[in-house]
Amino acid sequence: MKVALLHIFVFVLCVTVTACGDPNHPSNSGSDLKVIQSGTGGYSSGDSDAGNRVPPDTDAQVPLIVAPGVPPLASCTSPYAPVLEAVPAGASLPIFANPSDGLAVGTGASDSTIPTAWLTANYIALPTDPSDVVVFAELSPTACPTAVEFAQKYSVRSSFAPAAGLSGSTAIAKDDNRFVAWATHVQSINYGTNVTAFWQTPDLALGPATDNTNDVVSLGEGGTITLGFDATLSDGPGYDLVVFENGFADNYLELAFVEVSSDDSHFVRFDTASLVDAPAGAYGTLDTQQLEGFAGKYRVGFGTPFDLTWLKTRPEVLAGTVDLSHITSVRIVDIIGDGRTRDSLGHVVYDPYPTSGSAGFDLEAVGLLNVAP
Ligand SMILES: [Ca+2]
Ligand SMILES: [Ca+2]
Repeated sequence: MKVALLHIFVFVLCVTVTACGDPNHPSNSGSDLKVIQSGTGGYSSGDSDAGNRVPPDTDAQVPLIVAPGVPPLASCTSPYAPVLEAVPAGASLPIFANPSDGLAVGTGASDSTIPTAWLTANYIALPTDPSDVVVFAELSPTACPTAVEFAQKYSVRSSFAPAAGLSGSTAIAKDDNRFVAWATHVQSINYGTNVTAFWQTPDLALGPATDNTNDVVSLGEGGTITLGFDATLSDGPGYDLVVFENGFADNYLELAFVEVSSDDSHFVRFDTASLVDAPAGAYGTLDTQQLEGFAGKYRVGFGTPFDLTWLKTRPEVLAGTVDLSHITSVRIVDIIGDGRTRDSLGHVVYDPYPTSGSAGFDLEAVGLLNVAP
């Protein structure tokens, strides 16, 4: 009994700290050998020796907050991580799974099909320098033999796309010839606080975008609006939908979440990331290069684009609850920017607060770039 326990102890020690020369457990792991590290994880990019892993620095771990809009995962479905056009360098990317204790995660170079190492953790510490990486996550094959592996390429960046007109901006102009449809009807609206009757004309969000800052409906703080279309939004090449706000300057930006549904009932939200570390204050300014995945990133006349492909690994999409080839409604959810709201990576989202009159997101238009035939 003592001998058996000793063997178990030595085996665990060998796996978690260093290999011990046992011919049945070679010290240099081959590319096909997974070494799962016990503990709560930590990742050092460039560590390619999975058999000689240093325990994580627990002081450096960032507490994770479950992103709003991520539903409880069904048991043994694919793990899920937020997917954005770009993610912040040095941030922690949360990985969600059920059961959470059977999760292994890792990263590899942009062309990799397997991670350089697997470890047990519920997040990936993204590289601190800009690069492209693939993030992998899987549930234990013994516990969940049918679970699908998560593998997603990420653009890790120290800042995000700049204002309209600048090199690298993703802004799409109101008169871009790629638009094929615009919102045609308001399905529902729920005003938030501090919005006066003057700004409560929902139909102003319909039809093509303009550069008129008054051609909007103001949602109020925390308000929502759901728009429908005569066409059916569908995931096609590149960006699929574009949301326009009425910001009068490149740095006066009011933000909202964007959600889509294929049954006008079950919505999935595009993931977001903010690098803004201080409250904007009343009518304060924001740097568009610190904002990713939010509607309202660009000034009036220029829309923020969204690609439905970013949602293809979402649990609701994999389960068939939301069909990305048949999107029937788009919901815009104003962000209350006083510090109560979090992005998909658990970072606080600030935007101008408090404001009055036309408080909250001012929706100018929603245009479509790809529709179902
Ligand atoms: Ca697309
Ligand atoms: Ca406003």
